[in-house]
Amino acid sequence: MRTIMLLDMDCFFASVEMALHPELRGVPLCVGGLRGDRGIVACPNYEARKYGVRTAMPLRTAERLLPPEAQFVRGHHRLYGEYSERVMKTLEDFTPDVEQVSIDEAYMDVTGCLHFWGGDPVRMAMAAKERVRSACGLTVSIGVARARMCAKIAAGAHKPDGLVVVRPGEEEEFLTPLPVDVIPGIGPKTFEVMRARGIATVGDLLREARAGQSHIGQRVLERMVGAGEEVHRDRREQSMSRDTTFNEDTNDAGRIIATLYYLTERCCKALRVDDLCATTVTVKVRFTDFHTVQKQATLDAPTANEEDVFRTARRLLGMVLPPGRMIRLVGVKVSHLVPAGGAIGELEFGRRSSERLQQLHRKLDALQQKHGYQSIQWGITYALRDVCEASDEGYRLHSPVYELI
Ligand code: TTP
Ligand code: MG
Ligand code: MG
Repeated sequence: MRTIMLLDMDCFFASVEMALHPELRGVPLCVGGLRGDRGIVACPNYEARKYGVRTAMPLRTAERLLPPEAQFVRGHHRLYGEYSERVMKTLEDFTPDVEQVSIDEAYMDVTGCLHFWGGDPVRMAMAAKERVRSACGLTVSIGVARARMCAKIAAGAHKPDGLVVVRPGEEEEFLTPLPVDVIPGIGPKTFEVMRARGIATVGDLLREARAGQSHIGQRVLERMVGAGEEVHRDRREQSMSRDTTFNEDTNDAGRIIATLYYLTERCCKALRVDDLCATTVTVKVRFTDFHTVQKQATLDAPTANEEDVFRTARRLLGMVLPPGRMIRLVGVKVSHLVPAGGAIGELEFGRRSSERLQQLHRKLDALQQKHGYQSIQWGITYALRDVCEASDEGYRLHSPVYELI
């Protein structure tokens, strides 16, 4: 039987600000903008939550709810990305099986290393909490169960600084009294529909499932004990990437740069389809002798615009590829993905222009979809016309690869 932990940082953005600026501790704090700013709250700390302030609430509403001593700060996204990486690295000291699922949470399959802690998940979880606290200055909440779903719900059950262990066999007892929208995938709309049918708690849902009347409930019964609930170390970082090996090795800077742009464009299109923004970008090149190097950087702000991603990618390429060196392959990866239009996107100064750009891209995506890739295309990718065949979908690269790099 497996033991899974889900660790989620408490009021993550606010906690990073408080770790760096202790004077912000102990008072209500909103990360996302200053008093009087338009925009929304990205993350209130727990003191602010006591007054009813929530993520995605307009800053002005938060201002109205909070007492005068409340603090408002702009977000520093790059910093949150760096803290996130530090926490994830810390977790890898406990087990290599870490699957990061968002900027502030990760699943760990601790089945194989629990014996270091006398087989006691509480001891191990306490140690992990302490290590994150001392290494990064952040508090986290941890849920432990034999399956991901219960671990996730348990982690949210006693925030902040919580630790909830659901022992095998106790899942149903734990879940039964909880409102049915604790189940991942049951959002506000489904919740309303269910409530109208008299299903308010997970217990109600499970009763229906046992009577053969609820597919969702049936699935919950399966997931409760771990069906399809493995932790995927390789998936730990959600990302999108595109590589290509050239049909012959090249040191043609124009072609390499045009290809990098094109690959970036493909990644960003995929991001837009999934309504995601990327926080970091990685560039990879493989030299003629197969020696491969890659370099990663955090973007100025989460984005799905290729211009923004390419600016950083181009700089990284300059760092890994000495002029004139022949390469076989170039690739780009965008990672630390966050929902587009969520509070995260509200944080940075260049937000407006970046949003307008994103709207433009969506229009261009639609045009290309309708009239073919070449109907409207960025000048920089023209250089590829001479070396690749083009179709309505785009260029046919020699050997495109879509896996992680
Ligand atoms: P969460 O883990 O959902 O929330 P949280 O860490 O702020 O609070 P909790 O203690 O309840 O876990 O999200 C992590 C960070 O992601 C959060 O600090 C701010 C950001 N975020 C957004 O930008 N947009 C969103 O819609 C949500 C939910 C979070
Ligand atoms: Mg969190
Ligand atoms: Mg989270």
